[in-house]
Amino acid sequence: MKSSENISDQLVSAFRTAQHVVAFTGAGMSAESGVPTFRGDDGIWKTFKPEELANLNAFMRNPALVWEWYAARKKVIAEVQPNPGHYALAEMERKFSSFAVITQNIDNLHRRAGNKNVFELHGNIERNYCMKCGTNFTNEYVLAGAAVPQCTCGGMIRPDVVWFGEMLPEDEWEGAIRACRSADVLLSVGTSGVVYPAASLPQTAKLAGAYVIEINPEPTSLSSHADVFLQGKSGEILPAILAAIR
Ligand code: BJW
Ligand code: ZN
Repeated sequence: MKSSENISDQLVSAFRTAQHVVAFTGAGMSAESGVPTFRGDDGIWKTFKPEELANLNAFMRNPALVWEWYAARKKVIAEVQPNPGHYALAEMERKFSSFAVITQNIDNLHRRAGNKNVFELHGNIERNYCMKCGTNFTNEYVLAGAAVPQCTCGGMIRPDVVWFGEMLPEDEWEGAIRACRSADVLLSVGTSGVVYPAASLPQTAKLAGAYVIEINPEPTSLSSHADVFLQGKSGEILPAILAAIR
């Protein structure tokens, strides 16, 4: 399917009458920027299993391995740029009086593209903190020193991201739920929808009456429940939607 196909009159009309619009995004959103997804063909978890790296037990068992993974990803993410999909969402935030991005991504690309109302459910790779005293550290600091960076208090520093088994940041989660409950349109973009509680958000919006649009090159468990499934890349389909609703 080409990116502009299936941008139906119904979809355009849903945007035209919408007051509250939400974009819920996952790793596929940044794939065209050059950030690997987790579970796709280019998925980083083809080589590393999530349970080996993205949980606290793994970190305590082998902090050097987990830090090596994050240091490599920090370097990749620092060098990439937002793609046309990110810029289309930033333009939508300027167009609608109420627009929120709810992202599972930790790459900060939505803010770098210009979105301001962003809920980061799984943290942000640009931040780090001491597990003992809570002091924050920049990437510059943690990448310059030892393989396992330490705070002056002796505590271990970790990336400020949400690992499996950890609670999502309360403010971000509550903001996301609020936005979904009042959404007239929800775009679910580039997520496999397998990680909870984030994956429940499109359903929350749908139950509250939102028109749900999914964008993904591959069908997911959401596809048959969405009002429309646009099969393709977000860097192509989001700009096409923006052009259609202008
Ligand atoms: C494109 C594209 C293009 C490609 N354009 N698209 C059983 C049932 C339900 C829940 C659980 C359960 N057992 C355990 C749980 C809970 C667990 C969970 O959900 N596990 C499931 C995997 C089973 N969840 C948690 O633990 C969460 N916390 C929690 O529940 O707290 C309560 C609690 C506390 C204590 C005990 C128990 C419960 C926390 C989840 C944290 C997730 N963290 C990660 C790592 C973040 C840090 C880091 O990056 O290093 O977040 S995991 C990883 O997955 C990351 C992502 O944000 C997240 C979602 O992945 P995403 O974004 O969907 O990426 P992919 O790769 O899966 O998909 C990419 C998609 O893009 C694909 O569909 C492609 O087709 C598409 N695509 N190119 C558009 N160009
Ligand atoms: Zn400390």
